[in-house]
Amino acid sequence: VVVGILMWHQPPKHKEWKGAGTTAHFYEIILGRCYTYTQIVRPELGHKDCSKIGKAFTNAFLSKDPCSSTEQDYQPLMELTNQTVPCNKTLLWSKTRDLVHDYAWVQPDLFTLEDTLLGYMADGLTWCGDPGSNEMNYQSCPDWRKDCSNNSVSIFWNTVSKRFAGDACGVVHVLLNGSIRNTFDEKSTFGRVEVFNLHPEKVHMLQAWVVQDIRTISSNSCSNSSIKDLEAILSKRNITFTCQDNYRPIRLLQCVKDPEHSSCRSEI
Ligand code: N1C
Repeated sequence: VVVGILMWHQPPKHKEWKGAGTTAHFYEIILGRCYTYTQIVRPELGHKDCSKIGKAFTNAFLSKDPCSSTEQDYQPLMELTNQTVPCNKTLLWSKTRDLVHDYAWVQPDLFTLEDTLLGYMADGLTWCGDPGSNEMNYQSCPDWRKDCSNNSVSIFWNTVSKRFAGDACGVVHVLLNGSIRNTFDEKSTFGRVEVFNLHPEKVHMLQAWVVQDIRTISSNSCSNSSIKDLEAILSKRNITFTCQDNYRPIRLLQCVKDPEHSSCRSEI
């Protein structure tokens, strides 16, 4: 009884945030994903040291304030996970997450960030630490809007997205969502980070594929005014821009999921 009362009066172990806490079994998941990726998905990366990589990942955020995360925190992890993506094979995206991964799955020579080691390890997970403890906070982590934008997860994606775009060469592709007002969103990772980190000396052209939700197709999403903004940014940066509406291979993928839809029944 005495022990019970004492425990009742313990203050919460960690600071309380508005977002979901660290994914349960985070460490085991990233370690398992690292081995899966380096041994099975891309065995040519089999020499990478997953045990070191896993430790560098957690060291980037453990015992630190999850609202003061920095690119420097992730540098040791970045150095252990460098990876070459062949020219013309980089595929960026914004607001088309599921579709882009379906497409990359059937076109395995194309690389989204989640088809590289670090993106593969972190995809869909949440993590944060706490300055007063050397454990992860499984109860809550900062929410981007309600708590802070410099949180451990957002800074991670900014850091890896910056490197991914900076490493790209040749023709780069981006899959954008033509069914939302901001088809090009300057506040997205693509609009904020990736567009400005493409190197004009290496990247001659950015080709956008704009796809629309099959149920609400209207023609010409390349003429969306936000696309003009993207075009202007790239022209200033000396990168040629082209845009293609409803790129057929992607439309065919959408039709696999919705074969009876009128826009899939006729000639497509
Ligand atoms: O903000 P976005 O899209 O424009 O980010 C997408 C863009 C891609 O080109 C990727 O290279 O930036 C990279 N990227 C990821 O690969 C990624 N995987 C998971 C950025 N963010 C990523 N996430 C999570 O999804 C992350 O939590 C971030 O905040 C969202 C971004 O999704 P979005 O707005 O559709």
